Amino acid sequence: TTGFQNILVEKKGKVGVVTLNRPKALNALSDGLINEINSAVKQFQEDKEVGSIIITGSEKAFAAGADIKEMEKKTLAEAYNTDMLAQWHDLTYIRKPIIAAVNGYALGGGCELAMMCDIIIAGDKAVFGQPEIKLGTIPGCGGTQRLIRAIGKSKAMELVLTGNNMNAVEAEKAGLVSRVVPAEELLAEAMKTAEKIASYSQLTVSMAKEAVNSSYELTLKEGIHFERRIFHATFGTHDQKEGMSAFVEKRTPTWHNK
Ligand code: CO8
Repeated sequence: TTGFQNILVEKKGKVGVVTLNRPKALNALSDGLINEINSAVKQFQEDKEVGSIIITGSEKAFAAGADIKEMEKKTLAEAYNTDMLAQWHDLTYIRKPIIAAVNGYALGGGCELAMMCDIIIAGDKAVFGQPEIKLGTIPGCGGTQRLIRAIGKSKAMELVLTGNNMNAVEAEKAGLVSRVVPAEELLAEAMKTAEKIASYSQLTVSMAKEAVNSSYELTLKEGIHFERRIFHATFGTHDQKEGMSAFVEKRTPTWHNK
């Protein structure tokens, strides 16, 4: 958890916290920053003590997008040959739950980064948007795909085609964020949620995350089938036996993640 230039990484009990830390550029997402996020969350994935992860920024900016100064001069050949942005999706392969705690600007790649997380909790001054159209480009990291699933076609189209922003209350109403809390309480609220998730069986939590995420990829029939099979699989775990017998015996369960 040391040696990072663009992020701060710490473990608070069972919660891994990644704080984007490029304040002078409003946490603009350079390749270096993304690589550091990827390696921090992979470390948390490997760390048996960690049950959930928070990604957050500063009061002013979660992240103001991909780094425009880094992209500005790129040619199509460079973008294509390096498969630019491909590694940005690595976050979606992390199997532990990730909460985006968003204060301030979550624009362009910043909004896309938040949408790659599992739950978005917003401070009341958060601002979401996909302003790429104003720069002569389009969202490149899931903005045109995840936004439509989160808020529907009409709102997603309006954001992507006008570059207008959405405030925290609008984002909650639209279903992009799970809830809005006072900006100064954001991290504490995100911690409460992360700690609650981390208090359960990591094994079962990962199964639940996988089942919910499969709804993005599968038809309803296939998704229901997949869910039922994972549900069946929980009956092969110690933690299902422990959870249910603890309920019956009116005691607190002790999870063994197996
Ligand atoms: N890239 C690089 N530098 C940035 C970025 C950015 N996206 N955003 C802000 N900065 C820098 C500014 O250049 C400025 O630096 P300097 O002091 O050296 O001039 C510093 O941060 C502070 O910014 P401002 O002075 O502009 O601060 P304001 O409070 O006046 O304005 C805004 C804040 C409204 C957020 C404004 O900075 C802004 O509009 N930023 C650009 C937002 C944007 O267009 N984002 C989309 C980028 S394109 C993109 O994300 C493509 C997606 C590709 C996939 C991403 C994968 C996850």
